Amino acid sequence: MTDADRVRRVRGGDRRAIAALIRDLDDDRAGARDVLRALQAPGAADLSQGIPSPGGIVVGITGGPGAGKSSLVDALITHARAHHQRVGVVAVDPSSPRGGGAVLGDRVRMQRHATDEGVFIRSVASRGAPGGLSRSAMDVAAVLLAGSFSRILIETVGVGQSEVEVAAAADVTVVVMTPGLGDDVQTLKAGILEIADVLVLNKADRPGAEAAVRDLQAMLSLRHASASRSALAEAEPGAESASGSASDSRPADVPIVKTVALTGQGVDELVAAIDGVILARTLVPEGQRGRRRAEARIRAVVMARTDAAVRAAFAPGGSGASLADDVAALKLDPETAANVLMTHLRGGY
Ligand SMILES: Nc1nc2c(ncn2[C@@H]2O[C@H](COP(=O)(O)OP(=O)(O)OP(=O)(O)O)[C@@H](O)[C@H]2O)c(=O)[nH]1
Ligand SMILES: [Mg+2]
Repeated sequence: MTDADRVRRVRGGDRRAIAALIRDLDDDRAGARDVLRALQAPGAADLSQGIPSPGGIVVGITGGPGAGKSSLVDALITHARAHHQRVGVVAVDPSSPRGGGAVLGDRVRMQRHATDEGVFIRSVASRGAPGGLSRSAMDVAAVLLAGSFSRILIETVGVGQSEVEVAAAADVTVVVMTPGLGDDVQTLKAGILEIADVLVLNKADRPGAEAAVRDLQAMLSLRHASASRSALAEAEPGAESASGSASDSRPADVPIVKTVALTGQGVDELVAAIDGVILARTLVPEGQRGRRRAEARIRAVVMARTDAAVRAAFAPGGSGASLADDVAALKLDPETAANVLMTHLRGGY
């Protein structure tokens, strides 16, 4: 089959072609990246290859372990299918193994959608290379978008750098918290509040939900105040004190939605909040739209490639290997060796 055939079949939503391309990308098969590139090429509206999908939305769902992310994804699938949207799900396996064998168990609920033709669920595991996780997750998302799935949901546990990066690479990032924020301290430490476009207080049926919402509001307005202070300070040194009082009275712009994922309560509001983020972005100048995702995607590819190149350099016979010999023999200092290696690598890609 030619690349053009593969592109046409993926664009036509052919599940087998989509699955095969995802598998080939995962295995680093020759030619797979060319197909992905063709699928993503700007202005690639070559009608002989099928019509490119009209811009779907990638939503990252992240939060602490057990916050109810899978249950929310399940509820969002149900919502989307009721509105005749095709949904792709990328479930990111945590890069560090957790106890209890929960990894498969927690997906059981959403798996009931797996026989639905309009739903495509795929797991992605970390390969250990920096950027590798976001690259594979975004690869799958890109193929599904091209395959005319209009909503892509990426579930990732918000603990650890790679996982948080995946969520940040989405068009809209939803951060899931639960009552009793004490349990989520680990998540907050990972800087997860900073990447939230929408905050969800799930398990709102549990005691302490109202208090948790108030805590989140307080945290958001702190974040909001300091963000606008530093933005203003940058633009206009000395304006700091004046902006402080102005921004404190402004509501934080990250919506907080209460949900009970198990019953679907609050899911309509969550979808409205997600759509609201997208709508607000359309008011932003065109060049800025999706910039965060663009940056995260480029960074992921660069990091994955750099990591692979550095590893290869230290294989026997590689340029790094002989530099390592020289440094070990005290013939060369590590800084100089690193400079030499970087110059060498720059020539390589
Ligand atoms: N009471 C209550 N329980 C919930 C709610 N949402 C999820 N749960 C329960 O919380 C537990 C964890 O839910 P999951 O959806 O697997 O959570 P998760 O965030 O995907 O978990 P991991 O992927 O393991 O990090 C399950 O036992 C769910 O039944 C909710 O709104 N209310
Ligand atoms: Mg889960």
